[in-house]
Amino acid sequence: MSEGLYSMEAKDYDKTLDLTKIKPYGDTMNDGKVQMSFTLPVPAGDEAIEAAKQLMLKLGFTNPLVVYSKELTKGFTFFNCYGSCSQTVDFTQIHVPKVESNKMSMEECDDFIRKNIGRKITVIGASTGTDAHTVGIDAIMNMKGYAGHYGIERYDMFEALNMGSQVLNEEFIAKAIEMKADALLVSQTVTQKDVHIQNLTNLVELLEAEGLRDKVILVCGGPRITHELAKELGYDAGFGMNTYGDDVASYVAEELNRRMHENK
Ligand code: B12
Repeated sequence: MSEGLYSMEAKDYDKTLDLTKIKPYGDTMNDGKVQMSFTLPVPAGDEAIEAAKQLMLKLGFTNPLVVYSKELTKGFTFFNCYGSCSQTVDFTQIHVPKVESNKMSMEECDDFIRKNIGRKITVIGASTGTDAHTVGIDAIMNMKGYAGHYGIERYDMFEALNMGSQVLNEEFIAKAIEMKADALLVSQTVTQKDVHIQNLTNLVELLEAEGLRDKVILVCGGPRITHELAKELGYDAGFGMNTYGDDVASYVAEELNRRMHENK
């Protein structure tokens, strides 16, 4: 198959696609086919299957079909169902705020920093407050990297310190001052009772009180973080799932370069 075909989008070969009214694709365009799995707290049997179908209809699926059902334990039945979705979404009206930066490879990024900044960039990272999850911040910073993308510790032109998890905001700021950090990378995973919001907000308040907020590039990340939320909370950028070290390194390098030239 030619490369051209792979680069085609659905709208190039199926003229029945209307981007203002998209719905799930199963076998043919606009069939709306969805696979759903759930458990109902009832014993397996014909009545359970009928209940699953009625639920699918109430959820707005037409032609519901239960293709598999099995009692998980006494009084609980698991279902795999198919149905056609009757709802559509206007794809042309979707605007998701994102971090604007040109993603560079590690080598390109190091070269960019050598040429434009002329010194190493210092970053410190931590999973702050009570948050004990380290895998996210490690993925971004660790020398070995994550999913084939090296972490920031690997870059020649970054001085990087990963402080680990459950780092108090006060401790984090003290280290930022000691190391004269250019960028702070904060990871937040637990969102129960909005603890991530309180934690992230508290850091901004403390940085403001120290007169440091505008002197650092402040970045947060985690599975429930969006760029939009980060901006609302007073951060420069926010990154969610499937972020890699190169996304963050490229952003920090470009942003620092922009600020250095703006201040000249
Ligand atoms: C491993 C794990 C743990 C381990 C953590 C060990 C460790 N050393 O990290 C342990 C067992 C300690 C743990 C404890 C808890 N956990 Co836990 N844990 C998980 C689990 C299974 C995986 C998380 C993970 O490692 N993901 C992989 C990494 C790579 O993904 P990531 O964190 O999203 O990171 C990526 C991006 O988000 C982003 N990113 C992340 N950080 C940063 C930072 C920056 C600066 C940037 C740019 C990007 C970025 O880039 C990363 C790479 O792409 C998840 C469930 C799941 N499958 O996700 C639950 C989960 C996160 N845990 C959860 C909970 C509730 C807890 C506990 C409260 C449980 C309890 N009742 O005790 C405790 C909390 C402890 C605490 N004080 O924080 C919930 C959180 C629910 C919520 N929304 O609040 C989850 C979702 C499980 C669930 N479904 O309920 N947990």
